Amino acid sequence: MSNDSIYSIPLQSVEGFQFDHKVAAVFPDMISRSVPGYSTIVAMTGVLAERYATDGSNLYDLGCSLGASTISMREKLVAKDCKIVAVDNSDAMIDRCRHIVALDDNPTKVELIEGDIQDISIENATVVVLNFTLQFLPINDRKQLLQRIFDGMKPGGILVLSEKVKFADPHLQELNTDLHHSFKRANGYSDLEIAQKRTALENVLIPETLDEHEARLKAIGFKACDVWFQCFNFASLVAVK
Ligand code: GEK
Repeated sequence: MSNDSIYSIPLQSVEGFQFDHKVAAVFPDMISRSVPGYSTIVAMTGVLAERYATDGSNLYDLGCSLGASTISMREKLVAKDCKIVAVDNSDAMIDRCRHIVALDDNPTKVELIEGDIQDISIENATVVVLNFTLQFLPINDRKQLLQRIFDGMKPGGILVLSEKVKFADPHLQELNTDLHHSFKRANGYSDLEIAQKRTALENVLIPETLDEHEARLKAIGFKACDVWFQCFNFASLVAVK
């Protein structure tokens, strides 16, 4: 696995973050050193899929990157005749994901789609995973996508929504931002890398508060919804149809 050193050298100007070939090549290292709890969330997504997937249903991994959640769900699934649909609009990610999925000899069918998650149809779904993906959509587009997901889910199915979140309280916002930066420093990122990455993600990754997420999910019709994991400003919710 290659190490992420993309922002280690001072850049004249920091461009907006893109999921290109450079990022795809170091992605597992980048995300595990940047997102507290990432490996736990991915592993528990498999545990949730084991519980909620039913025979003959579809599971979705939206914004799949290299397919970590897809592989985790595939490993844990007990329901029969399921299909996992994994979608990403980065060709660099999907190319590598295809390779990783092909090396995994689990028999559950995986359909890989290179495309925008806003354009694909969701149907017969028991488990839908948005693992750190919704945060990259313009805020005004989020409700429509979540509504389409809800409409394509079977009653009793779940949405697993993991996001970087912000805090309405300024003290908590500052505390959690500082703790996240300490986490990154402890994982070997320099202050320069942290600062340049932060600039690159500005206007690209737009966090909302947990209250905003929960209110929108309830308004769409999810009957139960709660945070099942949180570490600093990274959280994962489960919402039941
Ligand atoms: C994981 N879930 O390892 N349509 C399709 N894909 C998109 C879109 C879109 N509109 N917007 C962003 N993406 C993964 C990690 S990373 C999170 C997800 C991160 C894709 C984008 O190309 C990238 O691969 C992914 O969403 C977000 O569990 O890097 O913080």
